[in-house]
Amino acid sequence: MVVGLISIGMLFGCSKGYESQKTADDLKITLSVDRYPLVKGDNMLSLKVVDAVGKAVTDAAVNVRYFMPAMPGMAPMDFNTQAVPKGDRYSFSANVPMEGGWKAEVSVARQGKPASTATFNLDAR
Ligand SMILES: [Cu+2]
Repeated sequence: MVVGLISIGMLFGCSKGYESQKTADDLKITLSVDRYPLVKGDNMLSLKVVDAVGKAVTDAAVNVRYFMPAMPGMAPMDFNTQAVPKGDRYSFSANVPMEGGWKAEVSVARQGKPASTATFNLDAR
């Protein structure tokens, strides 16, 4: 029974989604992805932004810079994309050309306010 449960856990563990939350100024930004670690190629990710009272912020301009920190013998990999509003979230796709550790810098710009930024660590395999 215990062995059975463990193997089911490992089975789902392989294709489990991932969610991470960061605070940026008065905002909470949650990044989610269905399939994690990221894969080489296209990955669909989404972001949820809530304000101090827990209300979803749906009218901001959300930019994502995803990059691999400098590595010896590797050309810099640095990409920018605009996340698209979708319901109470923002979605974007990240085309990851290399396995390893990536960072996603999410910048949320609301009307009349300076942009709020949070950085997420992501793993690609
Ligand atoms: Cu690299």
